[in-house]
Amino acid sequence: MLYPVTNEKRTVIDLNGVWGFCLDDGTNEERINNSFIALNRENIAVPASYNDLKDDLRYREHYGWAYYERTFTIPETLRSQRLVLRFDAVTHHALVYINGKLVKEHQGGFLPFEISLDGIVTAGSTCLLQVAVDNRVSHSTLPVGNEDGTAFFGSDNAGVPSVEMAKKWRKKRNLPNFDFFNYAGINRSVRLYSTPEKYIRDVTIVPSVDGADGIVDYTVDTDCDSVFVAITDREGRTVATAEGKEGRIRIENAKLWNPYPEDPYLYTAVIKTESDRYDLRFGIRTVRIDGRRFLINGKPFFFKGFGKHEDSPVHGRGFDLAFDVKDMSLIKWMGANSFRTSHYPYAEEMYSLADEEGIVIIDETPAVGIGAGTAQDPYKTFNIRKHHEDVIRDLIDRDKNHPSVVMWSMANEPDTEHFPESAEEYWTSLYDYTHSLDPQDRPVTFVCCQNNYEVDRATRKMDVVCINRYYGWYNLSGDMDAACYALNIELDFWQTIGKPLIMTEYGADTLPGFHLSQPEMFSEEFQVMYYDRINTEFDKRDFVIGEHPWNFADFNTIQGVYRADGNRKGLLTRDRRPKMAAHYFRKRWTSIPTFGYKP
Ligand code: E8X
Repeated sequence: MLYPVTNEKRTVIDLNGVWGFCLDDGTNEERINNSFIALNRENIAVPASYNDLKDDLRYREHYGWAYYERTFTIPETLRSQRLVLRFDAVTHHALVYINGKLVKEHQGGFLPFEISLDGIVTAGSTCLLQVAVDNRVSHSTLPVGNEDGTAFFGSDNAGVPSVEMAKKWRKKRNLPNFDFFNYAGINRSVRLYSTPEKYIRDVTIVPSVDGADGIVDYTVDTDCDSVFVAITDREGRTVATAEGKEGRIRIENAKLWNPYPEDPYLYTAVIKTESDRYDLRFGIRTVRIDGRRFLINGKPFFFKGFGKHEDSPVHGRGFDLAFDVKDMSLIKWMGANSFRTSHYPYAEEMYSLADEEGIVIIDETPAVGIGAGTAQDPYKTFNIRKHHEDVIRDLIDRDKNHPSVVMWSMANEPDTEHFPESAEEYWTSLYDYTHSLDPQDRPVTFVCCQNNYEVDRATRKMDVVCINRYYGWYNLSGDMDAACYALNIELDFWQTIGKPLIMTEYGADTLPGFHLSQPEMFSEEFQVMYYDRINTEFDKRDFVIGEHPWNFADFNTIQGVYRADGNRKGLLTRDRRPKMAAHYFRKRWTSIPTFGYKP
């Protein structure tokens, strides 16, 4: 799916701004047909999550539908063009109406969807656009939510009602089976864009290297008759050309895309047909697993970086370009070279920034929370497989051409311990499916939760072993000697598996400004000691080819006894101020090379 652009053939009209809004009060979902603007209308910002935009607890605790509305006019000048309405992300479930008619339903809150307006509206007309957004998560959604309050009732805490009694409790709420606030709404941009009637539907670029030359295998998906491709370099000079809807282009003495702090060189494919034009930036780089090494351009890459979130004050999970630019600056300030889009695909603009800055991405789906302890086998009882395949397909369709994307993560922390056989079947079949969809055939993994790694038979089948471990925090709390002992027992196991291993999460909640002469949990000194002790163990293992502290920054979660103003494991505060651990990693990572740190 191509990102909308304005050029001599195409026009983009921004529909972001202040829209009309109201939360559904549970009385009547018919509201959408009788414009609710007249009813308890509020002003709301698009793009943004609605949860933190009003000082009203209903917005944080809302469970169910919310309604957005605005009008827009299509310029007469677009009369001869194909018109498309595009939503970059609506979280989680959207119903889109134009002039009161349902024109689209979309499930999935982190990937774009489009609506062709052919036969629905005409240029020169003014339209009423209404969007109903459902924020509910369940055992049938990704991310996964718990059903019917089971997470809060039926526990063995004294005085808590039983699950049966809970059924009589009417106030429903979202019970996320994940540790980030369930921000919802029109979280990313909304645009009207036009193309010629005969247009370029999609472009696929598969780069490779032949000696000093770059090879670009391209495919242009179009009904146009003539296709002309010019490859231009960073200075805009044409370095190669080709004709036809698909082909192979050789770029002599090509400049490769290399991760920060090396040069992330980008070319542009200027694609013209008899009626349309699309310019696509791309990089020439190769990605390959070689034994226990992760090779980029044939060199052993070491992942220095983070698990992140799209999370910022006021915006919630809403698209925030200023934070994205700031985060890129901080990633480089710390000497990092990568991040994982935990736990959902991020806004496309962040991937384009990463292409330009040379920051490597592990691209993750919204499949988080697939597990219910020993209560039930999620692979037999959660209705998620079809949707999981849909989000993988849409993720690869959107991000396939980004040089910064080097690996797909199918999920975060699914249960692979309590039902090992069905877990192995689910993940190995989905692994094959993911590989089959990627034209560049990048490595595929999922991120494994702290578990009984000898029982888990799925993690070891992935191209890269990605594990989240909290020795010294959630277990062996505060005892870093015992934590390192236990960590090494596990690393001894992974040593026998012979795969590259990335520690995709490890961390300690830390209150900024909390200092102790003798490090204890929650102090800044403990966070530094925790990381220094564990990194020292990583440095002894050649197959540990990446360290991603959890998390880049503090972030918001549902309230709970373990969350004092959200999750505080950030190296930075939520408003991006460094804790001592950020300075520690800056010192460590600026002295670790991007390539060749491990043989
Ligand atoms: C945590 C992280 C959470 O924020 C992240 O989204 C997924 C969690 C740790 C799991 N991983 O709680 O800070 C630890 C499992 C028990 C050892």
